[in-house]
Amino acid sequence: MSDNVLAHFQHKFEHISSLFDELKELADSLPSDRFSIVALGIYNQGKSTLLNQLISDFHNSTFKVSDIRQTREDQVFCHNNYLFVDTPGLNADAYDDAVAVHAQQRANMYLFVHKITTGELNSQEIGFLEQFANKQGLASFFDSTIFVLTNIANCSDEQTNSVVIKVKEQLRSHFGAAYNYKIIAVDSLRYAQGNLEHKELFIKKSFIAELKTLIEQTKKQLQPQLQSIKAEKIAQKLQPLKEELYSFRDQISQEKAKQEHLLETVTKKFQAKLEQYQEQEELTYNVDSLLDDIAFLTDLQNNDYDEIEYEHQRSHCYDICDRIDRNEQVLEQLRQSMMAEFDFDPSVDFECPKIEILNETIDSCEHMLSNCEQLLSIVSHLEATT
Ligand SMILES: Nc1nc2c(ncn2[C@@H]2O[C@H](COP(=O)(O)OP(=O)(O)O)[C@@H](O)[C@H]2O)c(=O)[nH]1
Ligand SMILES: [Mg+2]
Repeated sequence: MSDNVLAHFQHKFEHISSLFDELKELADSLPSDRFSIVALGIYNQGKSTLLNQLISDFHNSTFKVSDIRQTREDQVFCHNNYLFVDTPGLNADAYDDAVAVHAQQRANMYLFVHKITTGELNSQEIGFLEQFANKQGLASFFDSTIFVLTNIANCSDEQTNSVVIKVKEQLRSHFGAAYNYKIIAVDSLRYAQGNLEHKELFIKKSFIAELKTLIEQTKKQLQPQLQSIKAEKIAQKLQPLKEELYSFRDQISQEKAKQEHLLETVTKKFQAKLEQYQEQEELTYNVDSLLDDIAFLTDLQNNDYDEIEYEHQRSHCYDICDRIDRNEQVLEQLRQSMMAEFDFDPSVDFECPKIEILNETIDSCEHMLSNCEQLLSIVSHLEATT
């Protein structure tokens, strides 16, 4: 496999690993995910003031409070693992509606805020509720919505009770009696004042503590539903990842098989060439040992042998020298061809680089395959548990 192909596979594997990390992060966040609470309602109903009380900001400096319309965009604040979202008033303009709808998409719970001093819900509020509730599904919407009637400090208890009852009737007549509408009447300013001036009775009569309890209860009831929403999110990510992993595993196993086959062929060829070289080397060495004969010839010359015998020995020696030359040439040719084909010099090297590279590539493939198997087993585990 060329470096390019290997790099391609490694790149691909990194991509899959990062998908996997995303998935793990999502899975790990399951139990601790932030719970978002979105305040909905017409502007000037007390949404921002109420959210400030829920985060114990009695000076109302976090969520902007005003008699004129202030909020143009969602304002988000995190407190005790809750994500509080303030939305612009529903009736301001189409832009605001769009923002409010956007907030709905990331809401776990809604506080529909209505000022009790204006009496029951008006037709605009009912219209918005219809739009929201139908979009999410009535049951799910009303399970996750608390109707908060604010400003009770400016009403008598009788008035308050009567509006609470009226609002419940309104909801029943518009959306049916099947849902358990959660309605609570509170006063945010009374709660703030009670806290700032340490007046227990104000705090008590603000009913913010009751609202907090109701929020906790509602959250608990929503928990199984939230888990299943998250499980769905995970499942959506799992499927494509699994497909990628399987396809990658197939590709890389094919590549590995290809490389193994190549290794076998190259090794065979290399071994054959190396044997040939070694045989030739031995031959050259053997002929080399005949050089002793030349020493013998020198002796002949010195010892004054007869001329015929001397000539005979001399030509024999030339033959030997020729053979040595020829053998050395053949040996060198073999060496050159091994260098060219395998980048291997048999006179100095021990390992064949080409075979080494193939072995390394096969190791890399194996490594990626085993990582891939591990990811797949975690993915299957996640799939089984969500
Ligand atoms: N007395 C009283 N006034 C409130 C209460 N909630 C809000 N307000 C006042 O109503 C006005 C609008 O409140 P705000 O929170 O800005 O409403 P939003 O437009 O719905 O966010 C401000 O003047 C607040 O002080 C409440 O519970 N009691
Ligand atoms: Mg506001």
